[in-house]
Amino acid sequence: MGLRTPTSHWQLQHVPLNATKNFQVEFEVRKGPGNSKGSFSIDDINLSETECPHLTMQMDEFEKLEWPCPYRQVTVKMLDQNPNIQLQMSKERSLTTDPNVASNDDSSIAFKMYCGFSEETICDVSRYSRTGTGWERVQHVSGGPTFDHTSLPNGNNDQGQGSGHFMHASTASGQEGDSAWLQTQRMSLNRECPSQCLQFYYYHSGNQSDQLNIWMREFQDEQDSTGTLRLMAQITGTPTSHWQLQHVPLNATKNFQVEFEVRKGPGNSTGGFSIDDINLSETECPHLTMQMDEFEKVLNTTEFSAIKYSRRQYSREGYAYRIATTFDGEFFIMYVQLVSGDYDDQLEWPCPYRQVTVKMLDQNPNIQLQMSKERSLTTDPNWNDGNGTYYWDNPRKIGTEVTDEYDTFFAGFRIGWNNLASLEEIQSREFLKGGSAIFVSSFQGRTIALIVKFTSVFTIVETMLNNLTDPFFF
Ligand SMILES: [Ca+2]
Repeated sequence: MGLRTPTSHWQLQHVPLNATKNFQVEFEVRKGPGNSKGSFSIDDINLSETECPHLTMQMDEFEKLEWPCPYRQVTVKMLDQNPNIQLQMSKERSLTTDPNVASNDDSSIAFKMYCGFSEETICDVSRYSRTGTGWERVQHVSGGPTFDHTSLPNGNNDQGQGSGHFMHASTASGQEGDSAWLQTQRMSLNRECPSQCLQFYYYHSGNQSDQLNIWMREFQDEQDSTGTLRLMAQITGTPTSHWQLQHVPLNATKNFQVEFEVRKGPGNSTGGFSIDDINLSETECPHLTMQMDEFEKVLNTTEFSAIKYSRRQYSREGYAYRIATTFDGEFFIMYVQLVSGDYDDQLEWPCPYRQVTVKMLDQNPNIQLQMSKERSLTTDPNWNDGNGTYYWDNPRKIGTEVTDEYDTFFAGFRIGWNNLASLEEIQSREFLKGGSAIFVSSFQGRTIALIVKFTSVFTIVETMLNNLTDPFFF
C-alpha cells in the first residue's frame, strides 16, 4: 500500500498481510518528483496474528442491507494508545441496534422486558394456581427474604431500604405437588437467529425438596392458545441466604412466554421461593456466572492471596475452563484458566484464537443501565515460555491436578488482568449489592474487528475483537 498525504501528527496505520508462507515486512520510502522539507518516520510497529480492522481493507461485497438496522452489535472503544497492543486497556461500550426503537426511546440493547415488581400491575404477568395461595406481591417474607432485590443497597450495608416489592410463592402450607404459576405476556421474536436470555434473581427459603421450575411455552401462531411447554431450568435443593442471580438461555424459535412454577415437595417448609428483577433480552446469556456473597466481608477478613474459583464450565466447542478472582489490597484481579474436561482429545491444542471475556457485573436491576467492568483476551496458541511450554496448551499436558468441591481435574496457567477495578470504583456503582459480587464470563470463537480513525487525539474504535490485554500468570 502507498501513503502520500503529509501529516501533522503520528498516524495509526493497519495493513492486512494475509501471508500463507514465511514472510518478512519491508518499508520503502521512495522520493517523488516534488520538493520536500521533511521525510517519513515510523514507530511502534506491532505485528500480530489477528485480523486487521475492516475499514483498512477492501470490502468486495457487502451484505444486502435491512432498515432499520436490525440487531447488529456495535462497540465503541476509546483506544488506550499504549504502543504495545498486548498492554492496551481500552475503555469500551456496546449496544445492539434495535429496529423497533423510536426516537423518543433511549433503549440501547435488543430488549424485551424488565420487571422489578414496583407497580401493582406487576408488569402484566399473570398468575394462577389450582391449589394453595399462589404467587403474591410482597415486601418481605418471615422465612426470608427480608427485603426485595431491587432496593438492596450498594456496598456492604446489608440493610435494605425495605420499600420494594417482589413475587413470592409459599410452600409453608398445602400438599406435596401443589404448584403456583406466574407467566409473562406472549413475546414476539424479532431476529432470524434466535437467542434470548432470561435473567432474574431468586431467593429460596423453602424446603430443599421444593422446586422452582422455569418453563418456556412456544406458540405455533396467533390462534394457538395452548402452545408447547418446555422445561428450561430447575432450581431446587439447599435454601439460599442471599438473592441469587440466575441466567436461563431460551433459544425460542416461535413466539413464546416464560412461566415460573413453584412446586411443593414432600418436606416441611417455613418459607418458599421468591423472584425479583426479571430481565428478558434478545442476547446470549453469559456462559459462566460466579456469585460471591458477603464479598466485602471476605475482603476485610481474608489474606489478599486467597483466590476464589468458579466451578468448571464448558465452552460451546467443549473447552473446559474456570474463572477466578482475588483482591491485592488495591485492585481486583480476574483470571481465566483452562482446565481438563471430557472433550480434550477432540479439541485443537494449544487453544487457538478464542475470545475470552470476563465481566464484573454492575448489578443495577435494569440491565440497560448497567456499566460493568469487562476485559477480554484472545488465546494465542504460539505464546510460550521459550522452553517448549505453551500457555494455552492442553491442561492434561502442562497442568497440575486440583480438586474443588465438585470434581478433580488438571488446571493450566492462570492468566488474567491485575487491575480489573479498584475498591473505590467497585463501591461507586452497584458492583456490590446486598454484599454480593457477581462475575460472568464467555468463551467463544474468533470475531471480526472494525476500526475508525477519528482524530489524532482520540482514536475511536468499533471492534468486536479484543487483543491480548495485560496478561500475567503466577
Ligand atoms: Ca423489586
